[in-house]
Amino acid sequence: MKKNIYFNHDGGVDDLISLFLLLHMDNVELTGVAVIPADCYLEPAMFASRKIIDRFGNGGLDVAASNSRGKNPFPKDWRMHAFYVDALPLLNESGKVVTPVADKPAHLHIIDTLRATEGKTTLLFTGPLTDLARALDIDPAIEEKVERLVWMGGTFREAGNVHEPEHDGTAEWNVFWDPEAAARVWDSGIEIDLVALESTNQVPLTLDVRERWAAERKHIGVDFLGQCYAMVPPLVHFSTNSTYYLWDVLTTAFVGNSDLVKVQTINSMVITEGASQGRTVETADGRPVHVVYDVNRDAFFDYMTELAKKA
Ligand code: AGV
Ligand code: CA
Repeated sequence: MKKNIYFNHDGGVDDLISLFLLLHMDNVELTGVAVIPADCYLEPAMFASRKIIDRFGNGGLDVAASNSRGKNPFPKDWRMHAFYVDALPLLNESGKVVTPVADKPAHLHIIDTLRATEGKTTLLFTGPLTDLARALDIDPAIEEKVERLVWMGGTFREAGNVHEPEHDGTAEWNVFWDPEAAARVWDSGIEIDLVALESTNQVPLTLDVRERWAAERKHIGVDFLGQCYAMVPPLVHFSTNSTYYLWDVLTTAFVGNSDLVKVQTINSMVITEGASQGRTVETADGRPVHVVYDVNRDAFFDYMTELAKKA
């Protein structure tokens, strides 16, 4: 049986690749897609999403735009990436965009879609949780329609990936953008699977990966991976603030194949104020989250590359 997946993303290269991969998973029924302007600009990320669905999907989907705003904005350079993906010739060959924009903003679209879908739905979030937090405030009963939340977010290590003034560096960006939203979701009864930096740190974009995609570019989907990941900096000598990891793609791969990773349950809370805002911390009386802390790197890259070959 196929799993119902509702996907809310924020238009980064790995968010858009995640959408592409979801459209090729035999065991996934994609029930809804929404874009939040966190690590992207909304317009190119909406167009890129609609064009990816046009090119690789089978119709029936629309894409909802979020009107949510975060507390701590993403750097502009990163938000630009959606423009580059949207401009790829592969996505513009037909000269038209068919997949419609949903008539409701993302936080209402999620409520409608959960209610209209038979059975339960897994929520896949690869950006901040703002739209989910707002949906829960408006209609808390949707919790009953949620199988679980799979979220790329957080870390329980000392080092996060936020390097900003007035911050101590302990947060992961998707939590940092809107810490209150994460805290709101922590307060809910939804089961949470966290694909945290513990595991995503193990899948940096490295040159051998790029070379593999280049060598296999005769497959249009593998060429698409290579073109998209040509836009972002790889890990060569050492990791910098702009080094790219396959954060969201690992999260999406986990939805398609949970055998790729190891999971451990941690009781935790979200810090919403001060220099550590956006940090997730372990506390004995905190709410349990299932943390993906380890990944079979080679099996992961094989899995995503094979999926791309189906395109
Ligand atoms: O913190 C990881 C999240 C993921 O959802 N995003 C990127 C992924 O889509 C923020 C981010 C952290 N470091 C980045 C990010 C970087 N160097 N470039 C772009 N985005
Ligand atoms: Ca993202």
